[in-house]
Amino acid sequence: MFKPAITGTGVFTPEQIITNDELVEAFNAYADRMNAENAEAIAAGDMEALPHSSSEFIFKASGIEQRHVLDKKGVLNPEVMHPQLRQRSDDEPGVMTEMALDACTKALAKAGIDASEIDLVICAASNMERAYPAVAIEIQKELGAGGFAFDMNVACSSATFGLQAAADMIRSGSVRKAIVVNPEICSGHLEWRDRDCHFIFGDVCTATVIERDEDAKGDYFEIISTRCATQFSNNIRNNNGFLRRSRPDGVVDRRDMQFMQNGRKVFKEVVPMVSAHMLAHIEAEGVAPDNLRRLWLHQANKSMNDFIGKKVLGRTPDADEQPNILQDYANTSSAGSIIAFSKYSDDLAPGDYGVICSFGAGYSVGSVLLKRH
Ligand code: CO8
Repeated sequence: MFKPAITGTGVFTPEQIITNDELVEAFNAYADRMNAENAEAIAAGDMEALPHSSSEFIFKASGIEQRHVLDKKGVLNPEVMHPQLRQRSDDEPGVMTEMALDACTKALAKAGIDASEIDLVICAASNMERAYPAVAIEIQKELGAGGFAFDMNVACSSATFGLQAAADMIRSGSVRKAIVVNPEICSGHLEWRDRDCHFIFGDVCTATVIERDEDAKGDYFEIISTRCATQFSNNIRNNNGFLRRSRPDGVVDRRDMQFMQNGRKVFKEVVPMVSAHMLAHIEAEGVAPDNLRRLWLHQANKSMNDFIGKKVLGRTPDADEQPNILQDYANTSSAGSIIAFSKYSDDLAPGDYGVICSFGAGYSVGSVLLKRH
């Protein structure tokens, strides 16, 4: 058995930013247009007018101040309200692969290894831009990696579940060096015309290199253990899929084909589930909450993280103990906890413990207990 270690991470951040004010202005223009178009039905009481969104609500309810996206123009155009991305030919890399190459190149440089040394590529994300061939195999080809590659999707927990799969293979010896990459194009999947959720997501890509600790060229984080759990819930759901044209109504742009959630229920049910999961995980490893130097939590909602941090540490965590990045990135699905880890881990001292933890649709929770070397 070998000890798996994280030796490098990388983040691709799209250049385009949408602030809350810009988002709200576009949404309100859309709502006004729809209300004008449906004025008669609204006046007759057959339809409800769309209410305005507000930046104050968004910040207060979520902690989000802005999000990075691949295409700001389409999202902010009240006549479009979704990203518009160039159609690529089958002979050029897809959008997810392009994002992945940037993040992987940074992670490989940090680890000090060449892509040709990688023998496992896992593309773990909430949405794949196509069904097959696997996006991971295209990334493997474009990177020049060896071995094998596959896609996996556990929504917001895709990254931690991917880390568990890679770490287990490194541990057993079936793989020597792996990269887990999370290209999250949440803007393509979000319903920007729905006031309840239009502010939640952003785009990003993260990558994590995992190898045997004995192969590490510099400082690294030993993966002490991983723990994954799932429990079925319809509270975060998306009904898109290849069966859509087989449905009798023939509608291809139904509301439930984009992101749907019951946010209040998610908040209430997931917070205790995650806290209990993290506490059971560290206890099983003989690590006391006081010994945790840092929590790199999933980045969906600031209050949610405040509750979880308090429950796990038994006190209010300092900002330094539980860094948030959601104010700048919004929820980037599986990539959020990895962005936090990538940006806020270099300062840990040898012997320090920390936990990466993601949670979301499924429900799913994944935690990775790390020790700095
Ligand atoms: N502007 C102004 N007012 C608003 C707005 C708005 N934009 N939206 C709602 N309101 C109003 C509501 O109408 C309501 O009014 P009233 O009290 O009169 O009925 C009031 O504000 C409160 O509304 P909510 O109850 O909805 O507000 P909350 O305080 O619950 O906050 C949140 C909403 C922020 C969504 C919160 O519930 C939350 O963060 N919940 C947790 C969500 C979460 O973590 N989800 C995880 C999903 S991600 C995942 O698993 C991956 C999925 C796959 C990726 C998808 C890619 C796109």
